[in-house]
Amino acid sequence: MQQFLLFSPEVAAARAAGTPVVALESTIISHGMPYPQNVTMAREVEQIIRDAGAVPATIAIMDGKICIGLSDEQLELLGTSPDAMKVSRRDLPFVVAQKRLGATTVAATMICAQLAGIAVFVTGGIGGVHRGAETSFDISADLQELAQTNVAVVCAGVKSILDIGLTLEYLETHGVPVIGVGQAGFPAFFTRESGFNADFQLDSPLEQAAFIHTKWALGLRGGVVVSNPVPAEAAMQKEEIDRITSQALAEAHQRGVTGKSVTPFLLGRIKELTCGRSLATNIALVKHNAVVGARLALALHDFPG
Ligand code: PSU
Ligand code: MN
Repeated sequence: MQQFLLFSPEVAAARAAGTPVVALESTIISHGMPYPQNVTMAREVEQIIRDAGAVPATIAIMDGKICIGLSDEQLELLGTSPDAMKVSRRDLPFVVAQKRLGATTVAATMICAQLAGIAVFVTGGIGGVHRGAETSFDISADLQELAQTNVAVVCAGVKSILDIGLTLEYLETHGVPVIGVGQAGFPAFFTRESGFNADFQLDSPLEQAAFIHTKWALGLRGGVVVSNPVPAEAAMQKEEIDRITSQALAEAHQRGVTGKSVTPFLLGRIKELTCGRSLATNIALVKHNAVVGARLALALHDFPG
């Protein structure tokens, strides 16, 4: 498997020196935000992780390799290439074998992070059970990945484009713990509260690391969701986001958007309908997650074994 991995010089040096590494996904760059904000966000998030004492590894597929850590030019390429494929577990062998340009989702980034020996991964929001999944069967592969791949995923919860209650039920069924950072409530990405609670509130990096270390030491396979609410000053109004989400969902339905296009379509429409304000919230929450993720990576690194 290692033959497919290509480490950037920065990440290779971190591995050699024993510095903790934090994984970052790339679908958020190629399909989650417009250019140039996507590339600026990616660079700033990487720098936040460096400033906190860890090393960032943005993950993507290029030239038949799983790249662990990207150069500035590679980030720019991902942020500007309309043909970058959105790569989940299903798509990974195709994109590697065909030597396509691929941006990794939460699921694919978890797989690649585990291959590269990286335990902590920072993103914005994870995929989940879509509203109406009882007829569409639309459940993100991110949830199955969390059930089986040993990576902690720091996120701001899930968007209310999804059925948040069903997403939490699905995670429970598959034994995926949801940690809350700084609050009991499970956040809803653009807003701090979803009306549902996280399973366990663990505020300090040390407590979070002890939990994750213990889970894996017990032989309990799978990931952990570390849910960190958007900073209050960057959060959106619940009424506004609910209204816009309903409109975006109705449009997706009318246009017959299905499969892997659903999430990017909804994210794009929400950005347009909020005149870009949702993008500012999105960027703020990812940066906040980077701080939490870097601290967690440092704390986890200090655990033996
Ligand atoms: N949710 C967001 N922003 C994102 C995504 C989800 O708020 O950018 C991206 C992530 O890469 C996630 C993917 O893994 O969408 C989920 O896509 P799907 O629902 O098709 O599984
Ligand atoms: Mn889907």
